[in-house]
Amino acid sequence: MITLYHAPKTRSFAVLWLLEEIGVPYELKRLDMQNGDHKSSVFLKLNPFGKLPTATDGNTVLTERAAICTYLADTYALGRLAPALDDRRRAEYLRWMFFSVGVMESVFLAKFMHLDVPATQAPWGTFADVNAVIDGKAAQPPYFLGEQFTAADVMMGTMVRWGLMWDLVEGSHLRGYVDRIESRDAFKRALALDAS
Ligand SMILES: N[C@@H](CCC(=O)N[C@@H](CS)C(=O)NCC(=O)O)C(=O)O
Repeated sequence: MITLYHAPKTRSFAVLWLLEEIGVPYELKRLDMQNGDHKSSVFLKLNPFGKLPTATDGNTVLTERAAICTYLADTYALGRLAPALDDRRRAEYLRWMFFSVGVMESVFLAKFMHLDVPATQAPWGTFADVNAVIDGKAAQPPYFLGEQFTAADVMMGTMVRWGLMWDLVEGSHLRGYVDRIESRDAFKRALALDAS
């Protein structure tokens, strides 16, 4: 049985959405971050980093949402939400799984914090480059891997959606992409669970 330790309006939403896309049974354990549940001694034994999302699959502990999503899609939806191991499209799939946290998250933080990092040293290059890359990708609908919706859309989609909400990204194609992912039944179920 999979358990997701979750708090609303956090990065944990990506895992919640993916679990809804996968369709396997799972238990949702809601933690109260205001109350410090994620820093309790019991929780820190599970994840000493004290962060959400954290998940378990039986006795296996999962942390870091890109890793959690990669594991869950490979284990429970290989070929459907992740290209099979011998599918050459896996290279692009992994590119976006890593890009979401390695590049998008870094550039968002840099923009929030008004960090001025030389493009050659910043993992994101320039903000304009990132924006152009993702808007160019969204210009080839429907999804990041073409016709097939994958966990890469969960990871990139949550980032693009937050980027639009906070005016961190712009581009005519990005809104259409976010409208597409938001119209998915699994996304709507995850949003309702997140809010409940
Ligand atoms: N690199 C982690 C980041 C997780 C993270 O920072 N989660 C935030 C919630 S969005 C958190 O748990 N913050 C609580 C804290 O640090 O006290 C991931 O992608 O899973």
